[in-house]
Amino acid sequence: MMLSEILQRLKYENFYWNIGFYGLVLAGVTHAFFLLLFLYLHIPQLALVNVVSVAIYLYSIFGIGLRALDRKDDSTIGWLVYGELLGHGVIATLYLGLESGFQYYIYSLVLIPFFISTYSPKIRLLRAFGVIATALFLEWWGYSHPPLLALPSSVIHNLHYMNLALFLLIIATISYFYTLSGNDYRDMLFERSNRDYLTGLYNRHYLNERIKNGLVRRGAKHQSFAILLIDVDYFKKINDTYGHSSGDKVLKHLAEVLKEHIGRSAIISRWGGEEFLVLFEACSEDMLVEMAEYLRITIKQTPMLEGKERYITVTIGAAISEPKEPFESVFYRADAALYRGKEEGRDRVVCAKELTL
Ligand code: GH3
Ligand code: MG
Ligand code: MG
Repeated sequence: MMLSEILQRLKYENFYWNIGFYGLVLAGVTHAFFLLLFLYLHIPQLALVNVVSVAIYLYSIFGIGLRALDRKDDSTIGWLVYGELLGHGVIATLYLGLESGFQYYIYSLVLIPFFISTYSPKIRLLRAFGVIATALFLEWWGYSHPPLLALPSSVIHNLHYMNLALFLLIIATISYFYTLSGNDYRDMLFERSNRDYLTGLYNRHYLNERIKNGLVRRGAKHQSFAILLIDVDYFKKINDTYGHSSGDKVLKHLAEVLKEHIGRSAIISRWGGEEFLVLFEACSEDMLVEMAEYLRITIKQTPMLEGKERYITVTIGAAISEPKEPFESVFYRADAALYRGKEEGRDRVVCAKELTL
């Protein structure tokens, strides 16, 4: 019942909490295995320690797990896990010696505090130093004292292999998931900062970055390029007549039409309100105007409000870069061409070449 509730909740939680919970489950299962192992080896003291360990993980999951999820506060669970790993590592090492490899689990605690979101940097460092101090103490103790229990060396060696493998697996898993969550986060930030929320097209920021980093592809600096500046005619009227949300739908639909009819090599962006900028790699003037005319007519013939016969027209300003001409200058010419198109009555393509600026 409780477990299904937690699993249900985790579906809506982010990567961090999912990894955290599955980590707790795994740790609990591992200690249940240790418990059986120590019973099998007839070491009741260590079996008892693992009863406590399993209890700590059960309490972390079922006792305070949901509350931690609700409050987005993992600090109590974090301290419990820290105490458990330190305590178990120290006691098992005192009993079985450094040769058994139980101290390795303590080493993983150098990493873990840095992943727990609610800790302050000071607490993270303190916890990391606590681990270092404990590890050094165990090294000193292990080399200067015999283990409290003497097991056959073959058993100790097998324990060592098992613990080393498990420890390395823990480190690899933590690192793997951490980089994975970092990638997701980076991708999300990239999408948020480079795409327009309404249409999903690239925004002005993205285009500026691409331009700054050398147009249009792979460092080819003074490569020539072409711009289409597409502006919806009388868009204000659409907002005034059908409402702002219908205006939004028209913009979304227009973005879809552009995506559908413009090749992948071009960058389509929403430059501002109802203005779109398409950046092409080098092409001839004829090709550019032909493309612009094709778009103008396609847009004109596509009903823009779902279920309604509502059409829009656009005016397009086109410009091709001269050798070594900066983007701003080409944009200025495309904008002037667009302005001329509006003046001349809209619903047309004007190429900057035809203008005397
Ligand atoms: P013109 O033919 O001269 O281009 O006329 P226009 O009405 O299209 O041009 P104007 O620049 O006067 O108006 C643009 C309008 O676009 C004004 C603004 O309210 C609207 N607009 C800008 N961004 C959005 C948006 O995200 N959603 C909606 N619905 N409207 C927007
Ligand atoms: Mg307009
Ligand atoms: Mg405009």
